[in-house]
Amino acid sequence: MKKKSKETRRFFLQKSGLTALGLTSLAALPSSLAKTQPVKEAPLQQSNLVTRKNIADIPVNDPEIKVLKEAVGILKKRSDRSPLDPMGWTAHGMLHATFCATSIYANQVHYNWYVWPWHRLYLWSMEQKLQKAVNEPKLALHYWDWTKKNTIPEHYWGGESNPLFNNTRQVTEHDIIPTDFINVGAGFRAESYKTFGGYPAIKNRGEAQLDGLAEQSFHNNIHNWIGGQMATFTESGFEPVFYGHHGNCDRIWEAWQAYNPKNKLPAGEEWLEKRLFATDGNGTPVEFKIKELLNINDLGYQFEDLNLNPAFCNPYEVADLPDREKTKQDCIAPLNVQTSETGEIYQEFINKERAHVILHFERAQLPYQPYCARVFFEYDKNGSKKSTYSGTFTILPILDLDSVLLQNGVHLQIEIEKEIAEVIHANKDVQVIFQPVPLPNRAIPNEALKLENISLKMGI
Ligand SMILES: [Cu+2]
Repeated sequence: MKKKSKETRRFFLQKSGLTALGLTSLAALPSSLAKTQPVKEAPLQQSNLVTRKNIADIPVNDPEIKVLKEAVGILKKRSDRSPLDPMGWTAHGMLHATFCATSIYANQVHYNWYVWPWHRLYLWSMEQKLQKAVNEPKLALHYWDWTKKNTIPEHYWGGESNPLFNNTRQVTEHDIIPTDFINVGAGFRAESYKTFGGYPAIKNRGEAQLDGLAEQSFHNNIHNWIGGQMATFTESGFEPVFYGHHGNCDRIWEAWQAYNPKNKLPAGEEWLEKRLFATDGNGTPVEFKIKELLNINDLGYQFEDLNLNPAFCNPYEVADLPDREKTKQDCIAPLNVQTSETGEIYQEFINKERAHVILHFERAQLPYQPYCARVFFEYDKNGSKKSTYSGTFTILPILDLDSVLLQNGVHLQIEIEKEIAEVIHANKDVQVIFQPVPLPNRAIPNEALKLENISLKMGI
């Protein structure tokens, strides 16, 4: 693999940097000024690169879409002939199961900071296979920018005759993603890669596995909202819309780096030298070190733009905050201020209106999975009860190292506002509420999730 050239990297960041991105770093701005203006970025004129575009912007009968469908169809036919064909759709989907639905810890790329580089490699592998299938080196994967198109684009529908269709989805063409599922701003404002992209993989049994805010919020939320194969680790690689969703997550990782110069990737060898595995366009096993996956131009592609809908990049307007609607299934549990790092959290807010903290809890019983909930903090303010929303998360089963048991302790990376830090610093009673979110065509079990020992920490 060609080594990343520093010049290319710098060039790319300038081209796709903060100004071109049309996003404003929000840390220093009062929220009334925190507005973004999307600016369309012209694609780089590099003839050897393919350009990944928002599939929703391309007419459904465009030749580009026809070629994509033809290529996916060829991969699927190969697998119909032989599921083991390494250049087929099934073998590619199984790669995801190998690295994502495993309790073999050396292979697991979820719940830790390998998730974004590995999925980038996985998409590259698919793009290579599709290009070879139709002998079209200009074929590019697409992304589905759900901040702009909040239903699954029509390109993925139309029944079994469309290779991009999947009949296991639990949503319809007309179902709209709830707006709080797709807020990307809390991720953009996370300056630490650990917060955005996950903590180091654990080395010993019993250590805490901690996935990043991006994985736990919009990434998981949309997988789970679509349902069917898309909501499983074992089978999501078989669902064509996976490549549109992950195409957008990969793009958001690029946008996170361009959003704020303080948003830095890990610099240590444990991450940069980590070997990740997939297959190339011929189905031959390949390995890449993470440092070889950091310049997308080296992998042969660029994004048409990194512009996201600004409505989802900023802190919520008061009118847009999800309501606290009491349901029977709500989990309401006290925040343990004794075990919370109240002093450190309070310090963190001296010059900030909002900051990222870790919410830790223990599952008193095995909850149904995946579990999608809106998280609120509730406390008394001036004699009446106040509920403050802090995010929507989909919690997945996290397997204990070397076993098939669920890990008991769960960590969520959340962004909170200053008032919460002040309330816990003053040692007032705070309730944490997990309010399950109804999903299309799914019933929420009529029992509340039971959680214990909920605490807030700055880091682990
Ligand atoms: Cu995913």
